[in-house]
Parts: sequence; C-alpha cells; structure tokens
Amino acid sequence: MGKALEGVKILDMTHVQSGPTCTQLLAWFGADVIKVERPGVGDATRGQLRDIPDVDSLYFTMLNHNKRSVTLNTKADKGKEIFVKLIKECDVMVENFAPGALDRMGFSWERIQEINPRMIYASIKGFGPGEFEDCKVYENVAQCAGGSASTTGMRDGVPIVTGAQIGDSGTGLHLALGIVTALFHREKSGRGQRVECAMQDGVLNLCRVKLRDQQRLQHGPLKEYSQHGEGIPFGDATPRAGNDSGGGQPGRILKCKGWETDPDAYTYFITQAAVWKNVCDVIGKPEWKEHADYAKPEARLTRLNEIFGVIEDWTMTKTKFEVMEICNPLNIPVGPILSMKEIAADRSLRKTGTVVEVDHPERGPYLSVGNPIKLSDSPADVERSPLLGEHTDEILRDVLGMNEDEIVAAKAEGAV
Ligand code: CAO
Repeated sequence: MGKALEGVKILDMTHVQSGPTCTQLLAWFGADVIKVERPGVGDATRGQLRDIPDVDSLYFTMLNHNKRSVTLNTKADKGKEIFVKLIKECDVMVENFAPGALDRMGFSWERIQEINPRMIYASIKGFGPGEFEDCKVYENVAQCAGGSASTTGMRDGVPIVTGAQIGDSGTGLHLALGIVTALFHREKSGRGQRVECAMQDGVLNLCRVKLRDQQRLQHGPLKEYSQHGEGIPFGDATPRAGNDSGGGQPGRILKCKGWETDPDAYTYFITQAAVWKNVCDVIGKPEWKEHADYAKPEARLTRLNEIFGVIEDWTMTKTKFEVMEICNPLNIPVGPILSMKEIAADRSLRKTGTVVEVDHPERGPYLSVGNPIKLSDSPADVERSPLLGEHTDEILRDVLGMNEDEIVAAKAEGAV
C-alpha cells in the first residue's frame, strides 16, 4: 500500500526550523517535498551550529529528512520562469520567509492563484495581521509573545523559555494540519486556499490552560497552585507556577537518590486523588488515609508543601527508575526526568523508530528523531537530508520536463 500523502508535491520554500518541521512531517507521510534553496547559499541552518567543518549541521540534517533539494534563484528572470513551472506542477507551497519576501519576489497569493488555482499556499509568520505583522520572529520571541514565558518559571523568578521548541516546531505542526485539511477540502471544492499560522497564535494555542486560569482568577484564588497553600496572594495575571501540575491533580518534581551529583536525578510525582491511599502506604504515612487534614483533596491543597516534603523524603531513598517501578503497579503516576543522553540510549524509542540512526554521506551516522505520529498503513522510513542542490538536475528533468540543453543554459545563467 502506498504512503498516505503519496502523489502530493510540495514546493518547499521553508528555512530555519518552523517551516522545515512542517514539510518534514509531510515528507514522512509520503509527500514529494522539493526544497528550493538559493544557489551556493542554501538554508542558513546548513552552516549554523556546525560540529564538523564544511558538513551540513545537525540543525539542518535533523529538520530536512526525506526531502529533495533544488537550487534556484527565484529573483533572476530565468529562475522566476522555472519557479512558475514548479508552481504549476505542485499541490502545496510552504514558506516561512520574513513578511513580504514572497511579494517582493513577485509571487503574491493572487499571482500564485492565477498560475495554479489548485495551489494550497501555506505560510508561517511571527505575528498575524496587526501591530507586529512586519516583525521577523524567532522561537523565543514567539514563546514570550504567546504567553508561555510569563507562565513558566518559579513564582518569584524571571520568566523562562522552555527547551521544547513550541514556537518553531509547534507552529510547523499546526501548519501541517492546516495543509492536510486544505488538501482534504480541495477534494470537494477543486480549489486551493491560503493557510496561515502565526507563531504567536500557535504558542497561545498550546498555552490555552493559562488563559483559562487568567479568567478563573476573577472568581477567586487558583487553589491548586502551591502559591495558594503558601498564603501568597495572587496578582491580576496568571502567575508562574514552578513545577505545579497544570491540572486538578497536584504534582511536583522531587529529588531522587543521587540528586547531589546527577542534575537529572528527579522524578515527577502526582498525588492522584483516586490512589491517595496507595501514596500514603508507599511513603509510610498510612495514618494520612483517614486523617481529616489529609484524606480529602480539598484539605490537602493548603498542605502541599508539607505533603510533597514527606514524599520527597521517600523518593530521595530511591533512584528515579525505582520510584517508577514501585509506583506504576500501584497506579501512582510518576515520571523520571530523562536526560537527552538517556533518551538517546532508550531501547523502546529506538524500537518504535522515534529515535533513529541515519547515515549521511559527509557526516556518517547520526541520531535523529523520527516521525512521532505512527500510521499503520503509512510507515515513515527516515531518509537522510539532501545535500545542497543534490536533486536539481533530476527535478528540472523529471518534474519539469526540461532537456539537457535547457538545464545547461539555466546553469550558465546562474538561475539554478
Ligand atoms: N532565491 C532568491 N532569493 C531568495 C531565495 C531564493 N531561492 N530564498 C530566499 N531568498 C531571499 C528572500 O527573498 C529574502 O530577500 P528580501 O529580503 O530581499 O525580500 C532573503 O532571501 C531573506 O529572507 P528572510 O528575510 O526570510 O531571511 P532572514 O534570515 O533575514 O530572516 C527569519 C529569518 C526566520 C527571521 C524570517 O524569515 C522570519 O521572520 N520568518 C517568519 C517567522 C519564522 O518562521 N520564524 C522562525 C524561524 S526558526 O527560528
């Protein structure tokens, strides 16, 4: 059986992280992703954070699997001519240039529709229409403008950005959903459409529970926040809540055996109400099961610091994996804090293809993250990223039907 998106051609004008994340997902699902790059230059990330001289960086290789690379100067006359042919041939065009860059090249949405009315034109920008629409935006700016930074970190500390790239990769993921939705709609309408996702909006979508809390504040304190139990009044905006659980079941990150020397010897521990009695037994506090101050979730909310202190006295006697082994059979939700080193060696993640070893002609084998979304009839084999312009001839010949003389002429003009 063919892959889910087999036959779909993507004109990939993306660069850096947000756009490439999107087109990589579509490539894993079987789309033919043709990455257009400036001749001799390419995606800037090829040369960023390099670990091996003159070899495509891991930043690039890990975001551009399963794609083909064509070099094309879309500002040169001959390059524009070839670009028009590519627009005619492709189903989807994806870009995350600075605002207005494609218009300046001469390819507005109106022009693209004229060339190919079935084209789905998908863009990522930092902000949607409004005051900041012309700004260039990177990951951390989006995390700050989307509400994530102000709600992440310790209550009395500075705002913190997260390691998860929710602005870039998160928005790429949103855009991929927009594209497949537009492809589905095109089946009925016969027409393409414009798909836009702003990074600020993508981050806010992932922070929706914090906007929930902003509104709850008008009706009283956020009782599940540790701050409430500590008797510290709330201000007028959703505060940072450290490692408090974002839901109705209190949780914290607690030290485990070895924490003095290992920065990742911690566990997340959730005092799920339904298994409270199991928690009491495990930590050696059976008397808390029926005690009026501890038996009911509401009573515990003002005592969370004391309760988690006692639980931590217990977790510090065990490794994070022993905590998992003891708590899991009792349905107590816990999670070890895994380092990237531990994740790289994790056998289950290797088995499912979520962590894969990929071979690259210039750098040799390296680890990458495969498709986290598993389709039973469309498995995603991770293929290495293309070298700059590796598929230029093949695409001009096989996709656009150009003959050898035309390809040589385009090269002589510096268009490809
Ligand atoms: N041929 C000819 N010109 C090309 C080309 C090609 N194949 N590919 C790109 N270019 C040109 C663009 O047309 C643009 O030219 P102009 O400035 O003259 O219009 C130029 O290259 C650079 O594009 P850019 O402004 O997008 O790149 P930048 O490095 O200055 O900015 C970024 C990068 C990411 C800040 C900006 O693209 C942006 O804000 N994108 C939208 C938000 C986004 O995706 N951010 C996440 C990035 S990942 O952290």
